[in-house]
Amino acid sequence: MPHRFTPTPKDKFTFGLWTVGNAGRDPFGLPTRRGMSPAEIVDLLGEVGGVHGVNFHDNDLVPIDASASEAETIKSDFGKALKRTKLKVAMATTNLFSDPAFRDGAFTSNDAEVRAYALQKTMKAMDLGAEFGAQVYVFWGGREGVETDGSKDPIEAEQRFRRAIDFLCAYSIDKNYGYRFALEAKPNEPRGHMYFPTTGHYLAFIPTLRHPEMVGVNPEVAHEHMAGLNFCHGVAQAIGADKLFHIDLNDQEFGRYDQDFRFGAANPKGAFFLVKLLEEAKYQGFKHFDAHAYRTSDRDDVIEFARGCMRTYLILKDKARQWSEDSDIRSLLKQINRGGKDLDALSVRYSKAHAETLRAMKFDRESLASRPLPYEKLDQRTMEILMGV
Ligand code: GCO
Ligand code: MN
Ligand code: MN
Repeated sequence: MPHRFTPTPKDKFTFGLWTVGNAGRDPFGLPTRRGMSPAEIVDLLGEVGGVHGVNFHDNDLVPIDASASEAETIKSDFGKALKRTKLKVAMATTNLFSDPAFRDGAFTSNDAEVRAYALQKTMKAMDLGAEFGAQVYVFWGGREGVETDGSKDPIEAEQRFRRAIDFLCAYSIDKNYGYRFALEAKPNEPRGHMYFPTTGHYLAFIPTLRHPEMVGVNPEVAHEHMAGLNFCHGVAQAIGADKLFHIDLNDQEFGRYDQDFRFGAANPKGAFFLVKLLEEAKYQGFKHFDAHAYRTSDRDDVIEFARGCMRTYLILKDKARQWSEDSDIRSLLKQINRGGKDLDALSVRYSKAHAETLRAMKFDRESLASRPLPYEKLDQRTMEILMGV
């Protein structure tokens, strides 16, 4: 029997080709690791063990300038590696940010020809994803934004983005791909200001689309932390709206550059409440580790990085179970939640009678304010469970 912290494909953990394949380049320095071919990256994930699948941008698999015959060779090697390792392709996406053609955005570019090229590139990338069985298609608008608001009308930019998503939803339907689209927010990096900076922005955008039923969100821990937000709350809102189609797990210190740390490495307590939320909500989607190993890591350490992401998730899942079974926690939860069926019945739906009853009620403010809320005790017990005491 596998150890309880050893992942299996049933856990639906995935990695992008660009995550474990990251060669350690940063804005100040050259790569510190050898670049790997897509097939080599899949083999590395096979060595990691227990991984469900792999995700890619079109150009992680097929370079933007590859010839047709080069593309065929790469795809065939990649397909063989998937067979060898039994890994699936879970998600696909488009690189609309690396090529200088997209220096001022893709779908929101001021140049109609760039916008048309972005649509063409995405349709072809959707074909490529479908060829390998991808179920989820992610949209991350890396260059959709500005440094100066003088350059673009933000209302027009949003409208351009909406038209692009509407067009591509129709393309997916037309081709019978069955994709679920997942929109990924980020406040900045690489643009000074990116449109749709948070998951909440996308949740408000989705109902304005032609096919809102096929579009959800792909929240990323680091991105909400860069915006100084509580990630768990954004994810909860997505779950409540039935829009959590995918999730990017990693970690990030607040107020720093885009770090993409191993899951749970910076804020284990936040990671705990996230895992607890996902498990209690019975989230069924892929759990993608959009992170990369430290620039100082060699290949062996990259493997440790990938194992660490999954192991931390499974440890936190176990901690969530311990938490909910803990007798101290249970009695504290009982104490802090004061039910009142009659009162809830009054407020659940408006009626004149309910309003009258509520208006006539007498509330003792002093007694309301004096009921104990031992949240210090609750949080300390939570920390002790996390610290293994
Ligand atoms: C980032 C993003 C990307 C996207 C990826 C998939 O900060 O660079 O998280 O890694 O997730 O492009 O669309
Ligand atoms: Mn990111
Ligand atoms: Mn991401």
